[in-house]
Amino acid sequence: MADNHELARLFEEIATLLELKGDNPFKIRAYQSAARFLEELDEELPAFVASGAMEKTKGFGQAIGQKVREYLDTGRLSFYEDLKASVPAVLFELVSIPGLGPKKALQLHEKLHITSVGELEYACRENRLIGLPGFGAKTQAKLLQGIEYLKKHQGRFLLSEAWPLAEKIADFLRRLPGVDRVEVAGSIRRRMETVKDIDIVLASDQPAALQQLIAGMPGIQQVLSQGPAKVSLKLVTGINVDIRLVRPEEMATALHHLTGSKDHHIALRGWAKERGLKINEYGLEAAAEQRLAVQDEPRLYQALGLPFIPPELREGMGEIQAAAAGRLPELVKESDVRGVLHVHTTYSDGSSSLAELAAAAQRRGWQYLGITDHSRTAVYARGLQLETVLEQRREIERLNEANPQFRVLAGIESDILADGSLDYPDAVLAEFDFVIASVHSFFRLSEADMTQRIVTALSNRYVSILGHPTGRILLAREGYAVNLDAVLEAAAATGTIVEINASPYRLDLDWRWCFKAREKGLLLAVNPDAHAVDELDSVRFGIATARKGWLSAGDIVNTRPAREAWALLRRKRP
Ligand code: DGT
Ligand code: CA
Ligand code: ZN
Repeated sequence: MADNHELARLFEEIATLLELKGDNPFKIRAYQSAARFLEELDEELPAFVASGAMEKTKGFGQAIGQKVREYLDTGRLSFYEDLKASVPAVLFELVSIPGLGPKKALQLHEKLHITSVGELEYACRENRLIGLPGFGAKTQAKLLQGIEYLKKHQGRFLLSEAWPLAEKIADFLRRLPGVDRVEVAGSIRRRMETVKDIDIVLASDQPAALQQLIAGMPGIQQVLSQGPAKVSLKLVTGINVDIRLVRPEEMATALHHLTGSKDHHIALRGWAKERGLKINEYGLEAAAEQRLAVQDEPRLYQALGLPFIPPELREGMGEIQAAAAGRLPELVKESDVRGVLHVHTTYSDGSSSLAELAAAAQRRGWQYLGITDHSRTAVYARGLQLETVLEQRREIERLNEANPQFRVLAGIESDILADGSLDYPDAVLAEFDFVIASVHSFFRLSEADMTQRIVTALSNRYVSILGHPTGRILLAREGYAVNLDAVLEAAAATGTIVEINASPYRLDLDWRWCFKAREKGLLLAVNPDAHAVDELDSVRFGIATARKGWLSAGDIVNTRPAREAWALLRRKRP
């Protein structure tokens, strides 16, 4: 339902733009609510409008309803385009700095005449925000951090945003006349956690004839360039798409080339050269300049004397040597998952009920679901007081009695307090089927203190899983300072399972560390951290991360049957 998400994002941008203009707060909120509604809408946008359901929906009256129609008809939104043109571009740039809202951005523009992020950085270094009303030394330091972060991640998008969009575009292209094959390539195919753009390879006998049709795709803001070999587009969501046009017989090598990564290619070129072969964008050649036909990727690797290397592993992390030695892992698959272990219900900060989540998990073919609402210290997330824990326990028991085919596990996500102790005494923790321990507060401890804090928590024998080990939020904030190597060592020593939090905003443990976790022989858990039924599907991003980190089903606790998983979650207990 990429349309829904695209439009939701446009509405959100409209809200930000209106805020930047100091427009009416009610109007701003109307766009924000419409965006939220669209994000959660289970129906495709065209059906929602055609069925008349939109008219009956609160918040989709005259003004917003008409914009939904315009977007559906034309793939654009003139109100948004005009609005965007009327707001100084710098303001929009400024609010992309983590921690800087529209009000403060406007102030900086008007009072300090800031016209670029670079200027703001300079102003911060000159301490010019300290005396500015509403700002101060703390805000200034925070903005500098935000700018650092922005510079590092500028122009990147979450995999969860780009991947579905790329698939949707590929589907559109596949239906064009004369198209033989279409595949998504680049960092999306390698399942990087964030990506710069969408790369697509299209094979056709008459590629030149397709340019016009491609440019007519809905959702395009601008055609950046078009030629017989390549069409580049900018989508209304701000992401660029490169579509490479090739002949069917060039598909395999083009797809391989455009999948990358650069590091993998460099290593592979070296490998080929040692074997008297030459590999480049256009194909594979024997030394005597004769082109070898390559039908598909597996045969490309075969020609180089290698087994197929899955795209996720093509990062130059030693995959070629491992492949040559027959040591590539058999990667875990989404279908290996037999249950999931980290979900929040309406008992704490979730928006779906326990029963709804259990039913949805069973519908996905899973055999168990571990409920882990927040513990009591997490007041911001409506953490559970002890009496509520008991109430929830009774509901879980009722569900389990009523449905012996499916098992609900009674867990908790316990805050790790600043000193490394947990949020409930051991006697209470012992009553749970399993415990996830996570850091949700005091993010600014020194690296040594944070490491000690987490290591202490792991030494608790009731802690089954360490939740989101670094606390990072992709494209928004770095994780806290921590010696992750020491933490993973402690997890290995204590038998604590480490989470791969599958929320596409987190993907924490990072895949690069999954690779190290595997070397340490750790057991991991791919957890959706779902706060609503739909978010159970985040597991797919967690599995992508696990694959990218070279993990097999055997490395993941929730690929095991319920009984076995339950025992592993409790293996630290006496
Ligand atoms: P991204 O877009 O930053 O998320 O990451 P990629 O890997 O998708 O990078 P992109 O879009 O610049 O290029 C797509 C693929 O094309 C890349 O993975 C490998 C290939 N490629 C691009 N530029 C070069 C290059 O300079 N040398 C080589 N060997 N390959 C390249
Ligand atoms: Ca790319
Ligand atoms: Zn958490």
